[in-house]
This record gives sequence, structure tokens and C-alpha cells, in this order.
Amino acid sequence: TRRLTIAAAQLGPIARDESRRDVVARMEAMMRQAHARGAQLVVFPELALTTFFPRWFFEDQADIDAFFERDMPGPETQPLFDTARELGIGFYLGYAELTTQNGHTRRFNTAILVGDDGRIIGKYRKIHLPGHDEHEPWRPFQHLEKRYFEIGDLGFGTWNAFDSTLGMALCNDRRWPETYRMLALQGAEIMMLGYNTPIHYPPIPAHDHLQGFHNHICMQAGAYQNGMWVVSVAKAGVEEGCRLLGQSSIIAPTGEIVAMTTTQQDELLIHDCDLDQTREIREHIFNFALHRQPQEYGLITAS
Ligand code: CDT
Repeated sequence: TRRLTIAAAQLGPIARDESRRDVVARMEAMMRQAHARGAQLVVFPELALTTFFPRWFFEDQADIDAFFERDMPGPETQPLFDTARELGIGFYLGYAELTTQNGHTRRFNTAILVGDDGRIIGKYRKIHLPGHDEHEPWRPFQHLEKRYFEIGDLGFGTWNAFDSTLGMALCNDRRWPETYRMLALQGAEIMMLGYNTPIHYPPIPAHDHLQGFHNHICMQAGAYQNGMWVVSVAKAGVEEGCRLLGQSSIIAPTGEIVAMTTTQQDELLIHDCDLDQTREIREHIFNFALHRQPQEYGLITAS
């Protein structure tokens, strides 16, 4: 059978004043440990290079842009790419992307896939942006992704790499069944996803105790209903006074959690994923060609 040994590299909190250089050093150490333990591909969280800045309202655009990367790799992130090439190990990285297109500045919540030769293979820009776009001072902290990022313009894609078909998504995407189905319809065998999930949800605090449950119920269902592996990686712990959910996990195409972190710190999970296990689901209970009835699903794509 085809197999891919994949690492989920959960990161503990990143302080606002922690430098990119220090964060990258933490990540590089995890890449080296993952490689020593046999991993071929390492998955890092969403917005992995900085603190989760959408929790603050900034009036000055320069304060916002300080959290964005203008180049990838840039001077501070180059060591990740050098380490990938040196060790022959790939990685998925979430970061805030600032780019100029036709004279317009654009900002996205982005993930890239980097090959074991240190080259960028693919890019995904987050499609489901949660939160709000105006300052809401009543909240103990903000969730201004809708203000700071544009909706991703690259669609849901898959890439043939590491002798597998890989899909990328970011955080809130995992709560939407369409994300998994769009990737599975393109043959994804593994969905890689980084996240930053505050435990406290200010609009409905009665749901706070359900964060862990909602996290896994979406991904376990998505994995099973689409017959694919899900590798989900948190930024965890108390970051600038805001507690973020950990519980990074690796989920099999059966929907079973095969590995889960137990700390709120930098922590590695490693699993040898049997890619052919996807076929147990996709050639049987969820054989799309045989059983899907898309002619009945039009409402899903009507706006
Ligand atoms: N980063 C991210 O997408 N977080 C959201 C928080 C939802 S509450 C605004 C998530 O879905 O986990």
C-alpha cells in the first residue's frame, strides 16, 4: 500500500512581541524532530509565524501590515525552506500574505505546501473567513478576519506530491462540509488544515464548553463522508490573554481519531497514513460516481 508519514506540529502561544526569528527557530526544531521520527511532511498551524492578530482592532494600517509577509520565503522564513531542502522533508505553512496585483494591495490568510526540495508546490487562500469587519468594543477580544483579509481567490485545489493527492484548507473551512467535498471531488487523500480557535465565543458564550466537541465532530464527519485523512493543527494555549483550543489531531478516513495532542505547547504528532485506506470508503459507502445525486443539490450552489 502507499503510505505517507505525516507530522502535525502544534505550536504553543506566540506573544505579540515574539520575533519571526524566534518562532521560525521553534518550527525548525520541530521539523528536525519530525524528520528524526520518520516524517516526510510537517503541517504547521494557521498564521503560524505571529500571534493571532485579528483579536485586536488596529486603526493604523502599518500596525496590521507588520503581521503580514511580503515575500515567501522572506529573510526570516528562509531557514524553513533551507531545512526542508537539507533534510528532504516537506511542510505546510499558514501565514498572512500581502501581495500587490495590478497596483492594488491585497491581503489573504494563506497556506502553502513546500516540497522536500524546498520549493513551493501550491498555495491556498482561505475562503471561509469568520468573525466581523467592524470594531465591536463590547467583545473581550475581536475576531476581525473579515476586516483584515479578502476572501481567497484561488478556489479549493489539490496537488499531486509525496506520492499522494493533497488538499489544503484553513481553520473555519473545517466547519463547512463543502470544503471537504470540494477537495474529495478532486481526489484529495489528505486534507491539511491549520487553525486558531479561541475557546471563548463572545456572541454565544453558552457554547464555549463545546469548542473541542465542535472541532472534532466536523472533522471526523468530513473525513468519513469524503474518505480522506484530515491532519488538523492548532495554535494552542493562552496567547496574549486569549485561550486557544489545542487538541490537534490526525483523523483516518473512517472518521477515527488516530492521534491527538495532550498539551497546549509545541507538540508533535506523527502518523504513518495508509493512503489506500481512502478507497475503503470511496469505493464503497461513499462511492461518489455510484451514489451522489448532484442534480438534486442545486440549492447548495445558489447564492
Ligand atoms: N481562525 C479561525 O477561523 N477561527 C474560527 C473561530 C470562529 S469564531 C469567530 C474557527 O472557526 O475556529
